[in-house]
Amino acid sequence: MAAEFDFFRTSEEHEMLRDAVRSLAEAKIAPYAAEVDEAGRFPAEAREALEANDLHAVHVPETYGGSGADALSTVIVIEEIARVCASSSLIPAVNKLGSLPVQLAGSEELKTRYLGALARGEGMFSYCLSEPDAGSDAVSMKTRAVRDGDSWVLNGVKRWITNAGVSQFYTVMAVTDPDKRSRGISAFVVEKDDEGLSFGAPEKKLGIKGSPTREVYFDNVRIPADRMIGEEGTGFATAMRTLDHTRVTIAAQALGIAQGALDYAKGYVKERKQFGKAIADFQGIQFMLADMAMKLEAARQLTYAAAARSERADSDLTFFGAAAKCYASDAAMEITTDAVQLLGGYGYTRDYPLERMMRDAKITQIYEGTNQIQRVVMARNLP
Ligand code: COS
Repeated sequence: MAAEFDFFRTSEEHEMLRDAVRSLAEAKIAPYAAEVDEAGRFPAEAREALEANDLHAVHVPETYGGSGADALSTVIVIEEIARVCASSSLIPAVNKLGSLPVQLAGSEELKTRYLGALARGEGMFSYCLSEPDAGSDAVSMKTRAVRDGDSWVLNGVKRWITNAGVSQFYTVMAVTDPDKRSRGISAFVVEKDDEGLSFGAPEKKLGIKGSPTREVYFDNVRIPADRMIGEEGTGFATAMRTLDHTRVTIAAQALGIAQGALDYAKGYVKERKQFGKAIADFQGIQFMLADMAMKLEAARQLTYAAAARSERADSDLTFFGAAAKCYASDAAMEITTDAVQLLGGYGYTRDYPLERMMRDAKITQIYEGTNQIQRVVMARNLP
């Protein structure tokens, strides 16, 4: 029997989508990227442009009013936005992270209500899993949800919540039965206006400064019982299934940041003259660029392979999602660091975008599970 090959190429539609998002990102998002970083302000212009063009939450299925983009299209959208502004790429990425638990496990009523609102641009979605003492060890969370008649009452603190304060909707994992460990955790939708919900001061971060990261406080937040996502006790598994899919979007973000850095450095070395010629003519520089492009392409192929698994919800997605996130983020860190090096002293200044890209790349090795946790996940799910 002839061997079977799984050739993978992006389709013409995917490449048309890439061209469209690239044009939009260059026209409407790139002009603000440096200032958004410098001021540490939310990129409202990006949100407006993405919502106006239905690119803020492309993963939402058509049934719920979304554009029903496949996982690879979502990756391409995030990649192209991150190429010019990593902070802005967190709008579609975290909208997917926050709402995917509803999409994967929520009732029809919750899906219609919240995925619909997200698709219509009525509010962004954040994801609340981590706590001050429960980061990598997510099962050790303390936030409690206690049943009281037809309501659940939430108390606790979530930390490192991306887009907190800006988002209208929050998927929150909380302990409903402390004796059952991971099987005693449930997921809920909490709204910004629910009484008792408040936010901490924005964290002062190294990068992605345009995307607010804050603590979220739950002080007797009472929500109707039908806001539970799926059955009681399934919240941790839903949170992990979500991350299997969305780690692919962090890989996409890493690819975009790295591509932005490589594109900029490629242009610079042709212009910059030393020793009487463009530095692009020196073999030492050429070898650096070749390595950067090679690593980026390897990361892209792994990420797109993971996106295909995400789309089909294959059983090896857990491995592929972790591998893509880990590999692409490590590649982005190396590539952006080398891109700064190619610009020499200029790369180290804020007059050029590369130091921002290098700072932004760092978070991709940390969030949605550190790259050490990705290796734990891969080792437990070896293909
Ligand atoms: N899909 C579905 N269920 C999953 C799963 C997945 N990918 N991964 C784990 N689970 C389930 C397990 O099957 C287990 O269920 P049962 O007890 O019913 O068998 C349960 O979840 C607990 O899993 P496990 O025993 O593996 O938990 P551990 O505490 O050993 O470790 C890790 C889990 C470390 C992998 C997890 O806590 C993790 O991913 N941590 C990082 C969290 C993270 O990414 N934080 C970033 C926040 S988002 S910015």
